[in-house]
Amino acid sequence: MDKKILFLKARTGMDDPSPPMSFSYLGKIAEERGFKVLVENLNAQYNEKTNKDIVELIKKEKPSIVGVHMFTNAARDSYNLIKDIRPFCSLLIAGGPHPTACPEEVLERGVDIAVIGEAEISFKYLLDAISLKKNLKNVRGIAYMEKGKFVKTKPAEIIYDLDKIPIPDKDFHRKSDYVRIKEEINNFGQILSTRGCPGRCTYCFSLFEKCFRIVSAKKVFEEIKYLHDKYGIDFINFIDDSFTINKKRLYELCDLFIESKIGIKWSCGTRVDFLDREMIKKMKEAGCKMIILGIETALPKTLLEMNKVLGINGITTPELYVQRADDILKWCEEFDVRVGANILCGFPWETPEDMREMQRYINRIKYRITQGFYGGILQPQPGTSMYDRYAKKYGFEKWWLYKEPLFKDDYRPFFMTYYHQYWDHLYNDFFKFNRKYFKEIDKLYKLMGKWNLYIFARRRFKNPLIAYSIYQISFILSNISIILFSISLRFERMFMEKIKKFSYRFKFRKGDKKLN
Ligand code: B12
Ligand code: SF4
Repeated sequence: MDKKILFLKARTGMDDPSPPMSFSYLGKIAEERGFKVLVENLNAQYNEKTNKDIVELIKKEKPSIVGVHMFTNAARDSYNLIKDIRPFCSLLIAGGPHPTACPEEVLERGVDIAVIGEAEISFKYLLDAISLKKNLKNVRGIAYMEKGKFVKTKPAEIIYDLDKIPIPDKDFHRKSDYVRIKEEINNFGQILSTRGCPGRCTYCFSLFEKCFRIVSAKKVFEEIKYLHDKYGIDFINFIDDSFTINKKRLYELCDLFIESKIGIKWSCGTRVDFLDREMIKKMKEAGCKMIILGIETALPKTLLEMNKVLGINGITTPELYVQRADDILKWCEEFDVRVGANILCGFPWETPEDMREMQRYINRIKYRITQGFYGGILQPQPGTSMYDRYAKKYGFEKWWLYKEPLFKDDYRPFFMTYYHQYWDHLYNDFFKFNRKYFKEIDKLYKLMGKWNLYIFARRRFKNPLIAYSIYQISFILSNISIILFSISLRFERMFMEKIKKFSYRFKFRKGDKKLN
């Protein structure tokens, strides 16, 4: 049989705007080992293929290995895909956060080998072992069944020198799955420039371990140049957990941006305690357009229980944490760097009054939020301390296997597109909250959504009067959408789908051209 690997991601109803980095990294490794690499991300925003199409593809291409990427959220959909393709696959492997957290479950569902954790090294050895028909027991970082028994090998090697990993190859991904209008090519501009996080947040799943590592500034810049020269990318999105942790590397990278005069703009996300005024100033000079700040909450108890207050850079109390977040917003305003804030709620100790407190907080900081609020209600991921502490107590063990998705097809009501993006999270009732609590979260997210509508209109339309009118109209339409949706999704769709499609015209700035 030919050496051929097909990488797959199941459709989840929650689209990927950008190609999965894992296939770019692993595809390159497979290619170096003589494999032909095929990628089908059914979850890509413009990929309309179905599981049936994948079965046909497998029958036609006859890959020697099929590799599935899985988030926990995608577990059910991935298992459905696996069920459909299993009879036609000679070897099925799976990797990503879910097989890392639950390898045994993945094997029970028809996968031959689960790859656990950071995979570049283990994948290389795994491919060699498969090609040479060697015993798998010496390959670190995997799990498989042997004579009906679950076997888990030693943990994968941590890659300390990230510069040794080849630059991820984006050519494995079909452009038309992610790019319809010219500007969307920047969806190919994601870079992972660090791995691991020194944080210990109790809700966070850490696949790259707590061991924080960096790609050198020089190597990161090589990757930027490659994306720029090859795809014409002029906006880089650093998807690191906390981009600014290593100040020295940050400054080196900023200097490279400044010296190169390449004119590329970029964005990143980071923690509150790894950012100061001087850094923001430097980042701005280097072309940083936007920072997404992991504020998460302003509630002292939640901050402490989350483990956000680690005493880093003098932030020793929740009050100092909130103060630092305020300062950062002020500095971003000073240097004209757009800023977005992540807000997370849904912790078992929180009360309706806490959510009212959060509403006051959002009302206070919103004037400095220029990119948008992002959020969600906690969904305890396996392998996190929130899951370990509470799953049994509240009876939500293995929720990903039985929780029905709220939306069975890809259509989301208009109000969820811009205004109330996390509306479906109101059904994340893991901790048996009373409805009053959710009512207050609903209000909180509407407050955030209203502000998001406002800044969206302000950014798209220069004329303040037009911007204000568009904001008001979209707010009214969102509320109409909510009313129609309360009758039925079909009803909402009948009236709002056209408006929703029309609104996409304004998603990008004027002058963007259609590619096809
Ligand atoms: C970018 C990102 C996204 C993007 C994804 C875009 C895309 N095209 O993939 C978007 C914004 C869409 C997204 C959404 C969500 N995300 Co997200 N996301 C990330 C982030 C920040 C980076 C992912 C990444 O590219 N990493 C770099 C690559 C190289 O790592 P990787 O994918 O894990 O792959 C490595 C290994 O896992 C392995 N591997 C992966 N796949 C495969 C397949 C095979 C066959 C093999 C052998 C190996 C293998 O090899 C790779 C190299 O070592 C991570 C945090 C992080 N640090 O990873 C969170 C993270 C993956 N997201 C997370 C979550 C919870 C979500 C959401 C559920 C959030 C929400 N509530 O809405 C949604 C779920 C979406 C869905 N459809 O189900 C969690 C996942 C936890 C879990 N157990 O699943 C993470 C880990 C964040 C966290 N710390 O908690 N996310
Ligand atoms: S700072 Fe972010 S990446 Fe680091 S542990 Fe906390 S949530 Fe996870």
